Amino acid sequence: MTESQTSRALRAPVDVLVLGAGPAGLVLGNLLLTAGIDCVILERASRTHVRDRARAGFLAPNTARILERHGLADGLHRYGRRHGTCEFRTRDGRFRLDYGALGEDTRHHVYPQQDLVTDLLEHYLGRGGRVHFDTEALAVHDADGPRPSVTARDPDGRPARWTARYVAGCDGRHGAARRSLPPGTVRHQHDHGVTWLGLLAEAPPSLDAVGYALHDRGFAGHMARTPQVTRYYLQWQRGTAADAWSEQRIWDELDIRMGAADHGPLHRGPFRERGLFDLTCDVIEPLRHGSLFLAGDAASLLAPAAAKGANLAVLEAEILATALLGALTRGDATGLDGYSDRCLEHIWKAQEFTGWMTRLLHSAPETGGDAGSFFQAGLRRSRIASLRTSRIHQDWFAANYVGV
Ligand code: RFL
Repeated sequence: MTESQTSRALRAPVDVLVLGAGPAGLVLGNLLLTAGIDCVILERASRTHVRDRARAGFLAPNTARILERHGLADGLHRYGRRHGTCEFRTRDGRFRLDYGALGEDTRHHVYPQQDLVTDLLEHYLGRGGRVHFDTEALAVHDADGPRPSVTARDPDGRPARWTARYVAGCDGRHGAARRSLPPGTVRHQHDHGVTWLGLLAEAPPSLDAVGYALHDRGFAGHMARTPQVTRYYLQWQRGTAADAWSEQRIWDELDIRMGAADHGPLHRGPFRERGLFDLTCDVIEPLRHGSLFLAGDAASLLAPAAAKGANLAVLEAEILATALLGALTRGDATGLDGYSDRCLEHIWKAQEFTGWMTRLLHSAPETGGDAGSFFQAGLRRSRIASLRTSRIHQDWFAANYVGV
């Protein structure tokens, strides 16, 4: 019988049904598959879209260790680059923080998320893993019972129903897992009040460091992705369209905020992508509802200011895989029982540092008029001065900047 003929029928039950083929879902799928657990991934997008979606680039040492432990780090080691310097630019000048030299393993790996996802997908499919692309999960049912199910829309638009022993919601902030949470689930949310215009430029990096420019006109950021592609961010007026400015105007503004006249020109090139990101964040609590577990952005959304989201996604996927293995192979449910608390500890720590970083990089939204902004600017200058001069502060920064 062909795939489409069976689409209305109940699909064969699996041990673990994973929703979403992002970093969280694919790491989880790989770990379960390697351990001989029967799992299936349902992914709303097409295979091409999943492999091409550019997002993260900075991966923490712990993320690399997890990938290494499970034989998933070959691409990262072959093509990724190590990075351990950030440069802060303010009206008082610039200074470099070599955070990579401050600890034993405190350097990032720079490796585009779409390359990581491509590697993870190839490993998973190569090991015989099953991913159903163009298949949108619509809702999770009966999560509080022993046989949860998921209704989904097949690629041809027809409905399907999957049953599993466990469901892993790795389908991001707008996924079906979040929509299916029972009443009473808490979603703690916070809006940092800042919007970024995110740009992917077809241009080589302009400095050999992550650049953070704290300018009176707003924040600007520079992050290398590959030798040919660089990410830039521009603090943006919320409500203004992403295409409101010409490329020329954006480059001119980046020049001003990054102090190109004093610190050297930016390599210009066409923008391959523009997107608006409101710096908002949230945490779902708890992360377990019966047989449904949330991981990655589905569990908690972080503002991109401190590059933590993909790193947490990988960490949570490993914790969840270990817990599921314990339950499915040894009947030991302690890992599953502790999953939510264990991940929430990491999540809140990452949220705390991300909030600190967000306040460091931006003028706060207007509170208290001119006097309020003047006060905020004074606090930011003091934070930067401390980071420039205090070794204790630098060590704290390095540990949190690369840690998850
Ligand atoms: P993803 O990557 O969003 O994957 C979720 C997958 O689920 C699918 N999906 C569904 N599938 C089936 N049914 C449904 N109903 C579905 N709904 C959604 C989606 O198509 C998708 O394939 O979530 P995951 O796996 O939790 O991974 C999270 C990371 O992608 C995210 O946290 C990071 O990209 C955040 N982030 C960064 N994190 C870092 O650690 N380091 C960085 O340098 C970094 N830079 C960034 C970032 C996020 C950014 N954006 C998008 C705000 C830079 C940017 C610009």
